[in-house]
Amino acid sequence: MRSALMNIMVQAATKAGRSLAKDFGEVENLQVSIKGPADFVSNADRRAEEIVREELKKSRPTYGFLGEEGGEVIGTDGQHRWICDPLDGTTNFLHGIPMFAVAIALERAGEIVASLVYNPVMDELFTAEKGGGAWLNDRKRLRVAARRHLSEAVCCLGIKVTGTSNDALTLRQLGHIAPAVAGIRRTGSASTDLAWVAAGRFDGFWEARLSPWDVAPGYLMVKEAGGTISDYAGTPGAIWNGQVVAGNEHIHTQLLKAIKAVN
Ligand code: 2AM
Ligand code: CA
Repeated sequence: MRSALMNIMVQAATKAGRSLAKDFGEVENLQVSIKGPADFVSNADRRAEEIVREELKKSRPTYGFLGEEGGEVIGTDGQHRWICDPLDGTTNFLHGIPMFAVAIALERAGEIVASLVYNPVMDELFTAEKGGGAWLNDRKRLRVAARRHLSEAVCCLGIKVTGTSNDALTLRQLGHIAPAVAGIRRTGSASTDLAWVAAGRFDGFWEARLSPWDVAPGYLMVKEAGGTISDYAGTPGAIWNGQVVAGNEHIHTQLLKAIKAVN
């Protein structure tokens, strides 16, 4: 049974997800024009966020809203704020790769108390509520993987492709960590990566320079699935400083140590 709060969130995400899935079906037709697809995607993005904003506002008119597309609206409530990425995995979407999600988190007095990550193509809905665990499609309770050694871990990372010095650091981290693990993956959707850590599909994840809407939904999910998540200093600032390391406590410790060893 979903809570009333989660019902509202799921309704918003599935409605936005239907819009995205429809637009995703059109993407292939647009590949012919060079400028076309990028414009098309930003419209798909904006439409999805508009749907989420409208749906959530209907049920919770006083809450604030922080979204990737439309920025921040301060609520009259003062305690509650939605944090939303309507389309996490934009590059995948643009290339016809079905790895993208609608991601929503609810912040209450500075703490994330509910979240979801919804992939409308795979029809996978990851949800979490503080103290209530993390779930896949309402049926399967999520638990982070149990592997204790980096050598048996499949780790996922994110690489920013803007050619800055930070990317070079990530590549050095990759060079250091890849030989120590069982496999490396990169999906292009940070909220999905964290949901998959919660689901035990990835043993570990790291990425820097993320935005709050990329991190907040998965942050709660990993914790509710029994995992550990921090920034690169090992402190809890990941949502706001955009550096994320996640896994079970053993993998988290080893991954963090490996990240710190690289300059
Ligand atoms: P997006 O698809 O919504 O852009 C991939 O490495 C991850 O980083 C994705 O979750 C992607 O979200 C996010 N991302 C890409 N560019 C970013 C930027 N300039 N700032 C913050 N996050 C970014
Ligand atoms: Ca994003």
